[in-house]
Amino acid sequence: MSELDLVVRNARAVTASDIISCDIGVREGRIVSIGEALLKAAREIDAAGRYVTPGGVDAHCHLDQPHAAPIRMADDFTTGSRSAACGGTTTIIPFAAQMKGQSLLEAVAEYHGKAEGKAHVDYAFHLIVTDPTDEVIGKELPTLIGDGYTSFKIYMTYDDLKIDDRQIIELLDVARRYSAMPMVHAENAECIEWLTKKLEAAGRTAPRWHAESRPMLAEREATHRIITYAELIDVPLLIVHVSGKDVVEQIRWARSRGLRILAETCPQYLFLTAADLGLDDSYEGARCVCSPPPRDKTSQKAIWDGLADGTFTVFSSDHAPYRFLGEDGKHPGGKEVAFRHIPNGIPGLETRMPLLWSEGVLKRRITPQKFVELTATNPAKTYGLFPKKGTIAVGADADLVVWEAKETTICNAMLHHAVDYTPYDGMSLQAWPAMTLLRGNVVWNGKEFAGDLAGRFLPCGRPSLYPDV
Ligand code: DUC
Ligand code: ZN
Ligand code: ZN
Repeated sequence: MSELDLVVRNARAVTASDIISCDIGVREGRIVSIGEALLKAAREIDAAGRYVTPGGVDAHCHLDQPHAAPIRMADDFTTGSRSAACGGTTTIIPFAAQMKGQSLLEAVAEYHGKAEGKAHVDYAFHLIVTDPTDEVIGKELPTLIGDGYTSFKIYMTYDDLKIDDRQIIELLDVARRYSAMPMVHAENAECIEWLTKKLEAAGRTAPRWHAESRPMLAEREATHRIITYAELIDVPLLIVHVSGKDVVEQIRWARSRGLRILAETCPQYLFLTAADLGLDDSYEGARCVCSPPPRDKTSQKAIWDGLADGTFTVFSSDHAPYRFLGEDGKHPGGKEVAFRHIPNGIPGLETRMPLLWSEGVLKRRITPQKFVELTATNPAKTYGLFPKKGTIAVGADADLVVWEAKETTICNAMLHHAVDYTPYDGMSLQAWPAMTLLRGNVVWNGKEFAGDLAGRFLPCGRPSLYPDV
């Protein structure tokens, strides 16, 4: 047997099922042995009994997506993936978004142009389908699914992204026939538009009214509707960024009917509430404008319970990076604008894993195994990247995170994205990654970023909800 390139010694290695004390042997970027007292390698890392988890798989983040001027995403593949690596994430799945009128194939080709040679971690693409023409449904989407783009997002809201219910049904049918994983942004667009107009007419345009314009019932109704369509078509699907209690109940109801409905939630629904958008007419809360909006303490608890009891399959960041200052972000054109014009989204690629490890695992709300399942194993399985990604096992890529128990107060200056704020500023965590390895190479050493644009594109295989038979 040839020599190992690297041994990570004395690891307390965590998988979705177990915690074992072991050495992890790596050759050519892959884990080739897990055992006791492995032979000395060219490079050695002593984990010193600390927890070692698989590198995170962030299955929902937005990087360098096209926007109408003056809005622009602050993070491209380089800064976004740098930030991911420093927070323990080694695989990202952002979205190749089709503009209305554009070919889906062209959207994917353009997005490759933005990613190739510019990523510090490995990446796959989800698709966003906004214009399901006959050509897209009949040819482009089936071709792309076959080529490794096996998941696509459907929007039920946002004028420039949403499609109508008939189109949704057609797309779910394509997903079923070609074994793709639909992801759905479920909010009722009509309720939101009606409420927004009413609030505007009353002069209620400050950021805090964003939360009022998108109540949980709008999310609950759209979730129920998409579950109904999934049952009609007999297709699995995943509801993204579930924000609170009523929607958690919908997911449980769907599961109780035996439907293959998966759900994702995000840090903002655990750590923020609608109050973070402001209690008065100040514009400061624009930082936390995202959709669905953060809810209340009762919903935060429902989300924690759903993470612990298996209602949620995936924990993602929904990183959507817009600067607070400057005219290309939350102040479009340099102005304080009505809430409907504030770009929706908050940064979170780097904080996703530390927030859940510190506040979930170390506070004993979830086990270390559940953390791994939610942040790495399940996202990799759901989108067809397992077992190359998402676990610590012989044959898997040597994507690893060594955790260090150390008090860390989050501030934007310590983060590596290109956004000028973090919604978690001032929050005190009890852990942070001491090291992140991508295919055996250190990309974060706990103090400094050490990536070298080595990120590779990963074609996705069959989503796990379509078992091979
Ligand atoms: N909502 C989305 O649907 N996407 C990006 C960010 C957000 O807040
Ligand atoms: Zn969304
Ligand atoms: Zn999103």
